[in-house]
Amino acid sequence: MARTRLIVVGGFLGTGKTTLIHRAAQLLMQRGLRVGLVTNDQGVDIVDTALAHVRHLPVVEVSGGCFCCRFGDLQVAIAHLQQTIAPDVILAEPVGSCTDLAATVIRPLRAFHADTLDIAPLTILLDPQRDLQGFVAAVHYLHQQQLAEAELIVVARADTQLPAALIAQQHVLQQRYPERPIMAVSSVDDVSISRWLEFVLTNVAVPRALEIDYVRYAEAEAALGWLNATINLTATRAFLIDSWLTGALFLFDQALLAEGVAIAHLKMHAQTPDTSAKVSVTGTRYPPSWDLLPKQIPTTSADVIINARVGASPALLSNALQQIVINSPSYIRVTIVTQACFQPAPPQPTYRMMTEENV
Ligand SMILES: Nc1nc2c(ncn2[C@@H]2O[C@H](COP(=O)(O)OP(=O)(O)OP(=O)(O)O)[C@@H](O)[C@H]2O)c(=O)[nH]1
Ligand SMILES: [Mg+2]
Repeated sequence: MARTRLIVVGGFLGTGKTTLIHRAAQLLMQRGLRVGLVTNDQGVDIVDTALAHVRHLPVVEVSGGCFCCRFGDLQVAIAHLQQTIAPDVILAEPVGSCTDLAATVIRPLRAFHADTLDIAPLTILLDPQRDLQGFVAAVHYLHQQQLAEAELIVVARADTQLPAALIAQQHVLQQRYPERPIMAVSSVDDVSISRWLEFVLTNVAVPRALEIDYVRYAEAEAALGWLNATINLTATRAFLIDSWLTGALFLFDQALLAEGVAIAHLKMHAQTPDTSAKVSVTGTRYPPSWDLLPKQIPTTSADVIINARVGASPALLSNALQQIVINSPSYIRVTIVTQACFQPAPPQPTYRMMTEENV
C-alpha cells in the first residue's frame, strides 16, 4: 500500500480547524494530490461532515466520541480512505474539546501503522482573540494543555488582526511555549495556508511528553453542553434559507444569553432542494460568519443540522432549540427529527502511550 501523510489539526472549539482543513484540501487537490478527511464528534449528525460533502471532499467520520476513545474507529476510518481513494494526504480534525492527542492518538498510530502512515507534527490552532471568560477554570486548563502539546502552534484568523498585534501575540506565545514553531495563518489567504502545508508535509511528528490531569480534563468536558440536532422545515409560503438561519441563530443566541451561557461554537448547515448554507457563531453576540452563502432561491422545504457547544448544561440547549421551534414564522413548520443533548463523558482513551519507548 502506498504511504499516506496524516495531518492532525487540533485546537479549541470554533478556532477554525475545519475551515483550514477544507481550504488546504482544495489546494492540495489543485496540485493533483488525492486527499481524504476524517471528521470527529462526540455525537452524530455533524455539520463539519455535511460541509465536506457539499464541497465534494472525500470524508469519513468518527462519531460518538473523540479519536482517543474511539481509536479503533479512527483506524477503520483511515483504512477505509486508504482502500477507497488511496489518499496521498489525510487531514484529520479531532473534537475541539480534546487534548492528550500525542499520547492517545499520535503515538498509537505511529506504533501500529508506521508501515503506511507518515504522521505530520501535531498542529494546534489558537484564536488569540477568543474570550474564554464565561467558561469554568477547567476549560481554561484544557485550552492550555492543547497548546502545551502542540508541535506547531498556528495563530488562526490572521486576517482579523493588525500585523503588529499578530507579531506581538506570536512573541508572547514563543516565550510561553519555547522551542516550538509558531506561524500565523488565515483561511482566506492561500499563501499562509501553503506555508503551513509546506511545514506539515515535510516534517514528521515528534510527540511531546505531557502530563495531563484527567480529573480536570474530565471536569472541562463535563462543563460543556453539547447539542446535535436535525430539523425539518416545511412552509406554506416560500422563504429564503439565509433569512431563516439568521433568525434561528438570533433566537438561539438570545435564549443562551438570557441564562448567561457562553457559546463556544454554534453552527448550522441547511440543505434545500436548490442550495446549501452553512453559518457559524463562535461566541455570545459574535456576528455570524457564513461559510456557504446560499443561492437566493426561495424554498418551501429544508433540512437543517444544528451543532452547539456551550458552557452550560444540556437542558438549556434543549430550551434554546425549542425557542427556534416556537418562534419561527407561523407559515414555516419546524419539526425536530433528531435531538441529542448531553455532556461529554470523562475521556477514557483506548491507548495512552506516554513515551516513545512504547512505540
Ligand atoms: N475571518 C476568518 N474567519 C475564519 C477563519 N477560520 C475560520 N473562520 C470562521 O470561524 C468559524 C468557525 O470555524 P471552523 O473552521 O468551523 O472552526 P472549528 O475549529 O472547526 O470548530 P469546531 O469543529 O466546532 O471545533 C467559521 O464560520 C469560519 O468561517 C479565518 O482564518 N478567518
Ligand atoms: Mg470543525
